[in-house]
Amino acid sequence: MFKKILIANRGEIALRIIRTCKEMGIGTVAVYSTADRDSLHVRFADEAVCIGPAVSKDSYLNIPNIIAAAELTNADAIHPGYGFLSENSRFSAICADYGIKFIGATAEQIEKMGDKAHAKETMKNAGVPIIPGSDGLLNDFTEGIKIAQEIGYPVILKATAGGGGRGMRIVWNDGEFENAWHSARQEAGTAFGNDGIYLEKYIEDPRHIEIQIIGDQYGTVCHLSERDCSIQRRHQKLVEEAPSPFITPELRRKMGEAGILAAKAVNYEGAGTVEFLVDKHRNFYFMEMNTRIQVEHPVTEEVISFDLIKEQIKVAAGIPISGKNYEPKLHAIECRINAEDPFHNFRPSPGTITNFHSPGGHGVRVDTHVYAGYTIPPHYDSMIAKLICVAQTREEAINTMERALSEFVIEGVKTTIPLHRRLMKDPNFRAGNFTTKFMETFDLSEYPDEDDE
Ligand code: MV4
Repeated sequence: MFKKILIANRGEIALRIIRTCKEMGIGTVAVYSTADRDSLHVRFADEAVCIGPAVSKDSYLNIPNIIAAAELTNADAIHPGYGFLSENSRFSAICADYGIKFIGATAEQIEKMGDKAHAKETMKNAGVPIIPGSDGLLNDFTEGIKIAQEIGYPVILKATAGGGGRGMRIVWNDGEFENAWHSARQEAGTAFGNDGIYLEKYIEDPRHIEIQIIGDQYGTVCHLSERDCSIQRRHQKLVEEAPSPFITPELRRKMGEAGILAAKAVNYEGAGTVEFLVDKHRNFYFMEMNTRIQVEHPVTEEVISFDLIKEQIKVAAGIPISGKNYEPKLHAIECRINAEDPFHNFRPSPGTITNFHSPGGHGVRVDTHVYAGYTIPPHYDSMIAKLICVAQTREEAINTMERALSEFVIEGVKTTIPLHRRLMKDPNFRAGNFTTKFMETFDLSEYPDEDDE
């Protein structure tokens, strides 16, 4: 087992990883920017090294400084968390060169999944259901129009280097095609330095349901069931839950097996997520694979009673997994609490937290790095806490969430707590009746904001 792990991240996930390391008797090294000197991940780690100024590019994305910190402290592994360098193939390769175990995917796996058209081809060959469309990249728009006429409109143009919604264009007819093609290419070239575009049938009003998988170094892969991440706004997830209210036991088994096939197709080692779009007929299609631990991993942990970070560390250290799949025994929901003003277009609200009281009680988990007196820096993402509630049934989990949200006090900054309180009351949410379009029609402005004291 590793003696010391450097955590190349900040915020709640850095703390989350430190906590598991402590329970495993593994030493921890925090790295931090000058804006994060007073952060809990710095305080709770055994050692801490400053790696640069506030701007991420010069600190949390500064590969030479992070490697130097690992060398200096004799860390034998690096956990990258999510975001930052977690899916950076160059960083994974550099760690390997330095003999430091990267607790995540290999450079090859990251590259194979990072190019979406290539990933789709790999999945097709592995027998994972994919969305009908072009075979790889389009050479020009006339080729695209031909395919669109064959499979039928609407279609979607996607950047092969994309993900997270950038460089996508929905096309409804031949007349719109050429303009959409040029603007998608332009946007992809600017955003990713790669203007490769592929085409697929546009799935209207889908659900976003993902399968958690874990693979060991000996080719064994198991799945840990699904998470429903359909409640999102502008490609930012707001609420996640496990299990999905839309998934039957039979579909869970099928999607789980497809997730395993996907992971095996790239000899996947570690924890990963296979994202699927699920249409109203419960057809499911591969969308992307995330080669990292995800923000929403706790909902899976809570319903199968499993520490995903611990298992990630174990498989990275060469310990084999059993190979049995996991089924949810409980229901868990996560609300992402962001320092944003939901009444003013989710405008970021950095600043000092003047008063803080965290909810507790049965079935309540709060993953956060903040506390009363903490100042949220403006340089990083605005998620300041994850509130995870678990119960025997979905209805009880929602009730617990409503109760926990009502106890949660965060003063000094605006947060998304009032949004979540309204969401938990929404009849369609309560009925499990929602898709990725749900937030487009969820109108906060029809409520007064006085009741959120
Ligand atoms: C799609 C789609 C419909 N049809 N592909 C959005 C992010 C990127 N990873 C893929 N995305 C989508 N791809 C086809 N063929 C709809 C979306 C989509 C979406 C997917 C998951 C969660 C939220 C979404 C919001 C808008 C669009």
